[in-house]
Amino acid sequence: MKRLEKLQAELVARGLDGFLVNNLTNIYYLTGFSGSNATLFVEPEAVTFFTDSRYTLAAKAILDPAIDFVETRAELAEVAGIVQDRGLKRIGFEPNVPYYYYQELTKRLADQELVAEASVVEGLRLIKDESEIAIIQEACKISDQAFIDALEFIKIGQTELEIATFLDFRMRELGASGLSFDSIVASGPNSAMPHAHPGQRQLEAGDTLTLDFGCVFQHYASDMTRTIYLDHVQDEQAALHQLVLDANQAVIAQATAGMLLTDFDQAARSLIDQAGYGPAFSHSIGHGMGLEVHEEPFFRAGSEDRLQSGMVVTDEPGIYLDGKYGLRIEDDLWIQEEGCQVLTKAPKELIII
Ligand SMILES: [Mn+2]
Repeated sequence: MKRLEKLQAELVARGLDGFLVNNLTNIYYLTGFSGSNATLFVEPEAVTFFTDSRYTLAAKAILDPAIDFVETRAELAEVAGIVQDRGLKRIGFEPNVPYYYYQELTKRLADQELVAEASVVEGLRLIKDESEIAIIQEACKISDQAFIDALEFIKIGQTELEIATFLDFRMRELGASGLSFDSIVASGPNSAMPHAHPGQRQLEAGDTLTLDFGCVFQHYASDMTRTIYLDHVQDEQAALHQLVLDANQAVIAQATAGMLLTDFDQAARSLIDQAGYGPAFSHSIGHGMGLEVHEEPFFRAGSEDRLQSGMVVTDEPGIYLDGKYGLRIEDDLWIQEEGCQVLTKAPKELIII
C-alpha cells in the first residue's frame, strides 16, 4: 500500500477527489496485479480495483485486502456510481486513454470536473526503491551474459536474424520472461540506422555489428547496446569506437543526482561535437528505464529537470554514417547521491571476432 499512499498524497496535493488509473503498467506498480484488463479508481481515502472474471482469482490472491475489489466489464458505470454516492467533484484521469473511452467518461461523469493529469504514477515510478534496483540488476545480468555467449556464437556468414534469435532464446534460457523490445542486430551498412530491423543480410569480414537488446525479468526491463567488428577493423572504425566509448564513459564519470538532464546529454555530445561528428549523433543520450524499457525521464533538449538519486537511465551515445556504418554503446546507470553505478557490465572495448 506504500505506493498507493504516495499516490493518495499526490491526489490531495493536486486537489483531486478521485483519479482513474488505466495504464496497466501503472496498475502493476501500484498493486502488483498484472493482466490485460484492469482499472483502478483511487480516492484520498479509498481504492477500488476493477477487472473481469478471467482475473478474479489472480487479483484476489495479490491485492492488498484494503483495496475494494469489483468484478465487472462495465467499470466506468461502477466508477460513476462511486462518484455519485460519495459526492466527488474533481476527477483526474490519465491523458493517454483512447478517445472512445474519454467520450464515455465525459458521458458518465457529465456533472464532474474531469482533469487530464499527466505523469502522476509515472512521477512516482521515476525513483526506484531497493527491491526494484535488485530486479533491474538481475535483468542486466541476463543481457550481459547473453552478449558474452553471443560472442562465442557469432560467425561470418550468419544472418542478422540468426543472431537476434540466439540473443532472444539465450535471455529466456537465463531466466528472462521475455524481451524488453525486438532485438536490434544491424550489420555493415544497416548499422547506420540506429533502430534497424534484423534481416537476412549475412555477416561479412570488415562489418560493424551493432547489438541492441534487453530482457524483461520480473516485469522490469534491461537495455544494452554493444558494437563489435568482424574479422578486422579499419582505422576509422577503431577511432570512432574509441570516441563513442569515451563519450559513454564521460557520462558515467559525471552522472550524479542534481545534474541537469541536458548536462548528462552534453557530457557525451560535447566530445562527439569536438571530434566533428555532432550531426552524426542523431538521437538523445538516453531515457529512463524500469517497468518500461522507455520511461521517464526523457532527455529532451531544453528540459530543466535534474537527475535524482534512485533513477535508472541509459547512456547510449552513437555515431551513424549514412551509407557506411554506425555504432552505439549503451549502458544502464543507477543514479546515486554521489555519482552512479553501471548496471550493465558486459565488455565494451573494441572487440573483433
Ligand atoms: Mn535504450
